[in-house]
Amino acid sequence: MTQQEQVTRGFEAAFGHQPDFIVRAPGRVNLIGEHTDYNDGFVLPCAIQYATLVAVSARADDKVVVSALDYDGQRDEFVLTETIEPQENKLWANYVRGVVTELQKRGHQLKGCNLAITGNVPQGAGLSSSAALEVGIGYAFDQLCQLNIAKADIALIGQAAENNFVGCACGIMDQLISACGREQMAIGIDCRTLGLTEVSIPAGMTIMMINSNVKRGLVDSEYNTRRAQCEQAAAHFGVSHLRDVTVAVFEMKKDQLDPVVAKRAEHVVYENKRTVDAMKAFNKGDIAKISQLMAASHASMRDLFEITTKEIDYLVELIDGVLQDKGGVRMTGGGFGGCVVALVPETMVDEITKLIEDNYQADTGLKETIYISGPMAGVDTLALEMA
Ligand code: GAF
Repeated sequence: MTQQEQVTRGFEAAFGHQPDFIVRAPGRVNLIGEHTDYNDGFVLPCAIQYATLVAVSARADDKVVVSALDYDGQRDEFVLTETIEPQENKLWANYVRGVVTELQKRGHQLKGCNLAITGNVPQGAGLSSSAALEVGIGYAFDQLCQLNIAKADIALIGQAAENNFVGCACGIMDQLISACGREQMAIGIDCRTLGLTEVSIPAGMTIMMINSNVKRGLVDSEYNTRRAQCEQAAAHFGVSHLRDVTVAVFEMKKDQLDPVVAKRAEHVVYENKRTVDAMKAFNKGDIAKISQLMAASHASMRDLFEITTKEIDYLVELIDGVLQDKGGVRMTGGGFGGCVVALVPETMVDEITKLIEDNYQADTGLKETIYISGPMAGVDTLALEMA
């Protein structure tokens, strides 16, 4: 059964009629530029084929009724004209409630609706299943209520929901690429201006994502700590964000910083530069340069930002050992587990898959999951299939 059939059938089972329309919002993989977004810096993600689907129908009243198909059809229900409270025992529901709250804060007039949700973006894998859900819900209301919100603003609403309702002080990268991804293109994002630049994937290269399946714990609190350390460093340099600290200024003044804060800032300052350099290298098809930049990015996440795990480092070393300068590999996403991203020649996909299958579980006790996806388009509605 396709994902679209699944969400349609699930919707019909939950509500007894067909949906009016279906929204599809993708997850993402970040090629380089980690923990730079909330420092007003640069990132280079692309949307992927794994996505969250939201089936929608209008209701005659002010209720929003949600069926979570991936959680045994668990339901959430709230009224648009009453205060919308976070749910302690149903965390998935807070993404919907958060987005609705942020839409209403901005004065949008919303209508009651039935929603059924399903997704195949692996959760906790660093591939942005939460952002896909937030953007999917934002776009669903945009379409239902004809709000005409720009896709970048839907991303900002999703981010605000996560910051204010879910409690993770995330940046804008994940929601923005889920909203504004382009088929076959990675997108260089300037997280200060939200300017988007299409960046091509070198011919003959494939994007592999290898999930370490490390169970991520305390992610939000570690993430928020990193963000606070970056803000502390920015204050030391007298700027609003680390984006404004050049490598030269950093080197001159880093010694006056607390040593841990200095390490965090060093990662961000150099990662920003690497990301800008990577955009050029991708467009030129300079694989050796991409390889070097991705390796440096990983080392910096491991040694300076300290967000990798031993299993993630193992995967990177294993893949790097055969890839050498024919491709690049690094951890992707917020860290503390999740996925490694590898840009590999099509001709090496089987060899690398076998290498991982032969070694990862034997050496770490965890079983990997491998995903492959070219860059995909951002959020949209799907044409309804006739029953
Ligand atoms: C998570 C966050 F949601 C993003 O905003 C970004 O900071 C990323 O971690 C790290 O680059 O995905």
